[in-house]
Amino acid sequence: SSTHHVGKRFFTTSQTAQAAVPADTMRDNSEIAEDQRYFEVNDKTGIIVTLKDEKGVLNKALGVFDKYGVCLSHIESKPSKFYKKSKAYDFYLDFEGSFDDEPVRNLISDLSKMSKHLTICGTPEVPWFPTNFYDLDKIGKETLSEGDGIQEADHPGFRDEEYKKRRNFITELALKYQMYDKEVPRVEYTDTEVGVWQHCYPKLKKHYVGRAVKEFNESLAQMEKYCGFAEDNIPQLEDISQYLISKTGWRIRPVGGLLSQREFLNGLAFKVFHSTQYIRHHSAPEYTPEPDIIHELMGHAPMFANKHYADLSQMIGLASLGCPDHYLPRLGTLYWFTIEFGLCMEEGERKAYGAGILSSFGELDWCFSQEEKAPKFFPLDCEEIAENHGDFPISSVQPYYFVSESWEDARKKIRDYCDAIPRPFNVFYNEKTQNIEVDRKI
Ligand code: HBI
Ligand code: FE
Repeated sequence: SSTHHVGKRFFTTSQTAQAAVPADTMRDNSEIAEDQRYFEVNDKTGIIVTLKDEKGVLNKALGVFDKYGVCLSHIESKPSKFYKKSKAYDFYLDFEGSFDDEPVRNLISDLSKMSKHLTICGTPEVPWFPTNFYDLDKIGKETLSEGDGIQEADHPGFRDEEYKKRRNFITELALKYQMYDKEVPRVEYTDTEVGVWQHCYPKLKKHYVGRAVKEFNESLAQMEKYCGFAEDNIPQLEDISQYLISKTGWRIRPVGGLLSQREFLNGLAFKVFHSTQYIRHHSAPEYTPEPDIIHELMGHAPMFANKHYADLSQMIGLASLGCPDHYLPRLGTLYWFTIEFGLCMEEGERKAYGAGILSSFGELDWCFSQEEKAPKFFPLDCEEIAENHGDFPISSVQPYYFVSESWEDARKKIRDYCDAIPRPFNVFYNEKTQNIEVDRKI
């Protein structure tokens, strides 16, 4: 059991403490009401206590766990709904054991004496997650759009009906794709589309010299040789996927646009990268408010051909499986500052491995600018990132970046952080079956 979260406060999102909220209350939450896909975990209990406003009362309350030998696995607090005036806090406590156990009943009895209010919430629930490779067909079909981060009016293709039609056509291909299909459908790109690629490809490549980690440049050279990367050709997802399968076992699954954080990260656990297949609008070849094939192929794809870097994505993916809703944004933030905007030291120099840097002219220039008003760089610190840096900008360059010492350093730090995710089970990826194994029944 884990008690390493004791004393920390986790209420940065409105979904705080869903894990501790009773099933019927959860269904009242409209966001959750649509989502019936929860597993129940049976040998844990959650309670919410509003403690009396007395000195040392929290200490005393925690002492009761010791007294009855009950293992506290999660604690968070937030200002009480019921006792606003007295500035009381509600404490959400998860612990092992059920109300059927004598020590748990005694514990609750003692706690209620020092509380203004105590609610027993029942067992925490675990969001549904794919465990079988083909479960991935159940996700990735819904994409986020306007109002979920992308402002339609900002979109260069907003008024171009022809562009929108083309996008819908490519989205339809992705929607039809199933995991057992032999091939990712090929797209015959138009001259206009190839023109956008042609504008970006050589220019980005020039930027990579001395700025991208060596593993990236090595992969890119190989991909020019084996899977269609060239100035005048937009590579096909199928060819890249086959190449990645042969190198690292990663594969590409086409997707119509931005997925939810949970679905996108869940795919990574299976070594599946959800990739868009359309290209940005030709009126602004150096700008896109959303992922497109240039971002996916010039930013991400080469890193998935390198086991060491690809593993970082999978670790975050595995951590996202069944991760509590209130915790998930932390993984999204960690993903952002590593896989998207990460840098790594190489022979004493900072080099980029993040796809958001490598696929953006503006970001590459800014990140490696020698001018006075340059970004700040901090050593990679996953907990610091996840807890305190969720408010990163999505439509301008990053004010600061996190730099790892090496891929081993990144690996160790991400692994340690992911191991601390409060989940009542562990997951493993089975390389042979491509399924996820869970170490207990949920
Ligand atoms: N969906 N298709 C797609 N591509 C992404 O890069 C992506 C996503 N959904 C969510 C997401 N990235 C970020 O929220 C990550 O933090 C998970
Ligand atoms: Fe990305």
